[in-house]
Amino acid sequence: EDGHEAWLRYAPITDPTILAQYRNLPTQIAVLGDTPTEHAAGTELQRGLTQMLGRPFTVTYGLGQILTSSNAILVGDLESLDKMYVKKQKLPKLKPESYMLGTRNNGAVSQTGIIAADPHGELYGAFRLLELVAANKPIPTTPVTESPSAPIRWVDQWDNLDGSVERGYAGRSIFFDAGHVRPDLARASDYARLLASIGLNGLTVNNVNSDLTTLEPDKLKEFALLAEALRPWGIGMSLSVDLSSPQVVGHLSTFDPLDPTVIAWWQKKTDEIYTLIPDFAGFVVKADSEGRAGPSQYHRTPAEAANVLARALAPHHGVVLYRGFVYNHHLDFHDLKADRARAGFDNFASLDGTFEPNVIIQVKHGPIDFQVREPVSPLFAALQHTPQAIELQTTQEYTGQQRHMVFLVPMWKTALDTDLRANGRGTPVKEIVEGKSFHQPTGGFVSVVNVGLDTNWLHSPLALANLYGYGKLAWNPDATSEQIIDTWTRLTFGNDPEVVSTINELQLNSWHTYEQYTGNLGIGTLTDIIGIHFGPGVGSAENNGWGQWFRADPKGVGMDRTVATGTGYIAQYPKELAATYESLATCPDDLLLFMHHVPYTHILHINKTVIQDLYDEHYAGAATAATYPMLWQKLHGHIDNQRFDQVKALLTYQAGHAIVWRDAVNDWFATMSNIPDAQGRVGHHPDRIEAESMTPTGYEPIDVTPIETASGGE
Ligand code: BDP
Repeated sequence: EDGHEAWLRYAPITDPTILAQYRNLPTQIAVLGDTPTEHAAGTELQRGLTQMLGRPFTVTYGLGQILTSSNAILVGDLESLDKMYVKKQKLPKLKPESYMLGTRNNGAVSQTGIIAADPHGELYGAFRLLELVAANKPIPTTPVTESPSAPIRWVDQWDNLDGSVERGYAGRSIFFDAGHVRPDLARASDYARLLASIGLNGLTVNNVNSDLTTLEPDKLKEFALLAEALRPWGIGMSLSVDLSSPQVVGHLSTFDPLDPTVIAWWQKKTDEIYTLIPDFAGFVVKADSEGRAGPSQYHRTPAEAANVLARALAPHHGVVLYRGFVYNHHLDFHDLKADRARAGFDNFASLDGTFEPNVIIQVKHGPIDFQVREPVSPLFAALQHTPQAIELQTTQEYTGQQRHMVFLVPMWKTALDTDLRANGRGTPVKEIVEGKSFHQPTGGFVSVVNVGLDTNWLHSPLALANLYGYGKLAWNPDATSEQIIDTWTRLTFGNDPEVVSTINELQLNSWHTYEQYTGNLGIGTLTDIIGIHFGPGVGSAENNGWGQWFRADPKGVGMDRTVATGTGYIAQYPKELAATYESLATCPDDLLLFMHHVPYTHILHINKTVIQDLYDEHYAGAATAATYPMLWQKLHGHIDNQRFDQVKALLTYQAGHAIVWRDAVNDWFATMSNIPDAQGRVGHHPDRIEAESMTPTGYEPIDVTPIETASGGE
């Protein structure tokens, strides 16, 4: 078990009572259509059912076949069904990409149907049927209809053409190497299959920090091969583009979006792409952000730039995902009004209603950058006439880089369920991005995933739960964390009750634990923010232009974002939520230091001082992490040794690194605040062996700055 199959293992079912549940499932799979996606659905069903049920399934394609057998698993879209029944049957109404799944037994005749709106729906229905069997669940006898929450369900990969992956923790790119698309795209196609199995439909293959040669004609021909590998799985390919391309690739004198030659260039370039890739999904744009070129250079707005691309894409039904992640990374730390969190709203709110209908603003769930705890971006409530997509991060940049187990679904659900109460009514983020709250025709979900060449895709077998969970939430944001992890565990590690309960429990509390031993109370991930974003780097998060500040001084801590005395960020929220955050009496503890600067002795709602809670939580989190290897040990012999050993090593590392985090953060705050831990623990490290107390052969101690990133500053 090397993890390559992820949750699509189709492990043989040996328990006779479980097998009996599927006894009536016909071995003939009749797929009515004949498109590549329908072939993917058919072969997947055949492969999965044969493997799990241990009897041979056969598959046929096309209308001619079906009438010969009445015992069949029937897979078809409405159009084929209509032809088949010569309009004698009343067919259900189905939204795009939806399907109906059910089974019935009539004495001798047994039929299971996946009736879908289109081939995409057939594929999703096929995967659903396989998932039910793999999780040992019954196939519904009353047909159930499933439809995706929103049209945009995409993944962004931050892959560079040279084969490196920005913020990728699982090896090099599966798409690119040495400036080119890889000749062997088997992994790319396997990845598309994984994404399709959880209902995703789009993939941006290159880094948002896009290579400037991306739109060169030769490169596009290579991208077309990649699009071909993804196509059968219903995954549309999109590209991140740099707005300076008309100048860099097209050799124009300008890239001013309103210049007629630039407009014409984008049109021609887009047409060229569609000749090569007829189902091209669209462009992702990072502009005026972290050193990327953008319309501000010509005093144009993001809307003016986005609309030029959108108009070029519209005739081909493509979309622009323009990222709301536009901010100045040269902020002045000494300016108490400077606040990176404000940037999304400040740059985009006033543009609401001025975007072409096929522009979707892609908004990171929090206003900063994927920290362990952030409030939701207030931009979601501000854009009421513009489609939006929420951007989540599966690659664990700030959450342990797949060396720590952190199941992110509960965090994402916290964001999706946050009710912004725009216009004084219920407007949870999930309903805004689904387009429901403000009646938008499109919108949805994007996640930065960054799989790599590591056989198991994301380095840690446990991290795959985040990719799986992302897909499931994008399909249905009302799915619960418990439902998601339970199915994932069954599919990934089997249905043994001991395995299921142990892994579910470990995963479900892992975000909370990570938050405890890294940064609680909304302080953010206290890591080295200039470099690798891994491990404690408390002081280094401050005093630079990147704005991930928490403003600790000897008297207090926290970013004052209030309207009364701070940066005014809180005013960007709709009234009711703004009032909740503005007042210390109502601001929730877990966002306190994100919203307020308070003395270390400030009493929390839980009736404890800020500084003591900071100490206590770091101890509690590290103590929980210390239990992980022991809990995992219980699974020895219940799962395969390969993944058992791999995860055990990772959890052991995590337990140790949690102690490093705990002591680094606590020691730093004890020094800064000069307030001792009421329980006398901070500053003593009885459960550690310090590097400086060893005499390692062949090593030489060196001083390290900032001191908290190393053992005793060495
Ligand atoms: C930050 C990453 C950086 C990305 C940037 C982005 O550190 O590598 O380029 O986000 O989203 O989190 O554009």
